[in-house]
Amino acid sequence: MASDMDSQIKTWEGDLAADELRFAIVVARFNSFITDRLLSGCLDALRRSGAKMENVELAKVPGAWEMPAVVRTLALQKRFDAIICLGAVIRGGTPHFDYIAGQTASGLAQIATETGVPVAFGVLTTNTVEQAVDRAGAKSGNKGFDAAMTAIEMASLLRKLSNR
Ligand code: INI
Repeated sequence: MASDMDSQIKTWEGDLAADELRFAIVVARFNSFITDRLLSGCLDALRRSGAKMENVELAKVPGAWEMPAVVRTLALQKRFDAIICLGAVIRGGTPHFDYIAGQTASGLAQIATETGVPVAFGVLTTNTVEQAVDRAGAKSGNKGFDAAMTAIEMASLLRKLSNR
């Protein structure tokens, strides 16, 4: 709960207007029956927030494992206000899941920290296909939509902070 004192604090917060912002989306083809839905949700959020499609670029990678290398290249180009990553890593019967999910997450976090370009993590890491379907437009919303909204807010916040 905000107190009266809080109103005296200079506060920075991003908004959800995307009309002046440039985005890269990196989407994995692995589990495309899920990632196609995440991409639809992501584009829906960008359009609804006023993003111009000429300011949006899409890179397709084979799987989540390949994301960090591509995201790093895009982030270093400094052409985008935020990068949105969309993938679906679904647990199987071997430890493969743990390596891919862990390395993808830490690789992407490291790139965002090192470059200062916001990287939205719209990569599902689920125990079952059903959990992934639920998060790709069924029962539990669409995490591609959510990732895009986070990217917009973070891009806006960083623009405000750097123009101060
Ligand atoms: N890639 C994914 O994006 N999701 C998965 O669930 C997955 N599984 O389970 O294997 C997956 N594997 C491929 C991986 O990302 C690489 O493309 C592959 O290892 C080649 O480097």
